[in-house]
Amino acid sequence: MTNNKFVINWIEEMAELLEPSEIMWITGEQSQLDQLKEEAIKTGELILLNQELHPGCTLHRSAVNDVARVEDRTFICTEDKEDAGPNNNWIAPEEMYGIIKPIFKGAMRGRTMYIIPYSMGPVDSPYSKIGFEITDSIYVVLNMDIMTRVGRRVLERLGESEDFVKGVHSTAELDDKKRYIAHFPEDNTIWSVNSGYGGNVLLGKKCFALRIASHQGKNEGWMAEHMLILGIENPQGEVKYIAGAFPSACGKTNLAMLIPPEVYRKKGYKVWTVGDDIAWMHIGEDGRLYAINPEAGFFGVVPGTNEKSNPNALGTMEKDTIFTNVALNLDNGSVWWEGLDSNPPENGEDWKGDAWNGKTSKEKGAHPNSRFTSSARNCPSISPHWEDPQGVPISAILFGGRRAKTAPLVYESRDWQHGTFLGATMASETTAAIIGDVGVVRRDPMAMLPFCGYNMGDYFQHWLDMGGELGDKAPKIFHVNWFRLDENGDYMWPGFGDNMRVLEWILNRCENKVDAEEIAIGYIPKAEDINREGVEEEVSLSKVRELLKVNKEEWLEDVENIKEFFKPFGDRLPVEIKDELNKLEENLRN
Ligand code: GTP
Ligand code: SPV
Ligand code: MN
Repeated sequence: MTNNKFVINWIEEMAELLEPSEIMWITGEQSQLDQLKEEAIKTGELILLNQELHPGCTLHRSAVNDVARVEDRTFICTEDKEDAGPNNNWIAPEEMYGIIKPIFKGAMRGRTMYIIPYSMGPVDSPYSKIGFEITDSIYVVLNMDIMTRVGRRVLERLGESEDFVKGVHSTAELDDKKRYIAHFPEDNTIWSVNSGYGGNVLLGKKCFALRIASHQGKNEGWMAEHMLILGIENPQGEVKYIAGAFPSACGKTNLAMLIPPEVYRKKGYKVWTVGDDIAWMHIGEDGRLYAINPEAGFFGVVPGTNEKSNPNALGTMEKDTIFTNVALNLDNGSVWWEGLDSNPPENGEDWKGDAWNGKTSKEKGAHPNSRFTSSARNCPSISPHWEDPQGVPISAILFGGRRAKTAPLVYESRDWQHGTFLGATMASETTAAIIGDVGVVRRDPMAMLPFCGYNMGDYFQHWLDMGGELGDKAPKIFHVNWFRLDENGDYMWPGFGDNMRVLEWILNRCENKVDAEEIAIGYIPKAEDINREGVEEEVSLSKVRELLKVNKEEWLEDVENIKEFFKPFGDRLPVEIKDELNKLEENLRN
């Protein structure tokens, strides 16, 4: 497949360690992928769904102890512990290899070793980067084919270059005590073993495009972020792009695929999806910030997706989709999940494959972190510019999380430095996307806590440096919260399509078309400037006021929590961020 001696040497070395009985290069040809899919269906790794209802679609069930990313088994292995920072688990590279090499030794005996050459980003983009994933899982091969660009064209682009990320994955025994997701950012290397679940094993995604790439971006002057990218087309046909960082399972896919409320559609507004999870951002020749989506598909949360909340996601899943850990309807070979509709199968199997009656069972049919893998080009709202080699220019950056209280619906930072502080102090209630407790508030700077491949103090500095370079061409930075609860524990804001109303205010701010009020935490909208025209649910003006309310006591509690969070970063925390924290506290006390 290639004459690249760096690739050949590395693959020989890995084959010697893994001892596979066969080696297969993934070429990107459909016939090869079809054959692998057939093989996976034969062995039960994939279940073929009703092909009339779901053409090209299959269902995969992961092991029950392997349903989400595992932060406590994820490591950043730099020579110096300080470079990994308090935000990462650290083991020195040599020690880590000492631990994992024996686990990988002979791990592919009797199995096939698949070699996937892939590109993160369109193959012709100057901002794209190349990786290889070695794996013994067909599920991984088929997912990587959807999520990235794979095959010969990638090798052609690489040529003789040494500039590629080396990834090795083996499901091994799926022993969760010996599960390691190990990153060596100083060698562009990733080793993942004893898991078969998405974020742990699709090495192009979180491992490369965020952890390794964030490290590369710091050194090379660009940014790798856990962000959606969307375009808003106004009635004049102009499109403005927004990037947004929300933690896992906090609404990126939903916002990226937003369908504006009818009043907006009638006026001619449209929303275009560019990406739903990761953005790589560079300063363009005109000095503005441009973003590409390095992925080619979506690995999205399934539960809660329905005709009302996200019809574009349903449209995307109509064909050639791999479902992971949803419920199966045995009567018609279809799939079901919580929040799809009120008609669960009676004769079904839950995500574990156990007999399940959705009408009577108290158990969930789909795992809360069940996912769909679909090609981005199947998304009804996909932007005509989603594969632009140069990316799209970003007008605004959003930070947000799940906050039952404290954070208002939306507010704006005073400038880039303050905006960086908003990102650095983001917090959110934990979700099912990570193994562990759900619903606990934790600080998750820029939604990158699990994904920053180096010391987050240095990462904040990198944000400040990028802002310095962007100067007055920098995007404006906002904070949003769709998840505020009332005293009965109900969401106060309708969310989903109605988030368009907040995006409109944000774009109006970017174009200086609307005033705001400066308060202790930044600029907050006047309640009457959030457009309530045609809103379906009851959203009174006083409710908007409530949504925008800032309670100083709650915020001062947050300040104390932020101080605790920042402590371990010591001197690596930029003074600008400390200054902003002091300013916030002072503003709140006045
Ligand atoms: P990852 O893929 O894990 O990075 O997650 P994501 O940020 O793309 O999250 P996603 O859009 O899939 O949303 C996850 C959950 O949040 C789903 O259950 C949604 O129904 C819910 N959600 C998304 N947007 C909103 C909103 O505006 N309001 C409310 N109440 N829930 C929302
Ligand atoms: C996330 O957890 O943020 C995801 C899913 O997007 S995973 O690819 O599993 O990380
Ligand atoms: Mn994500």
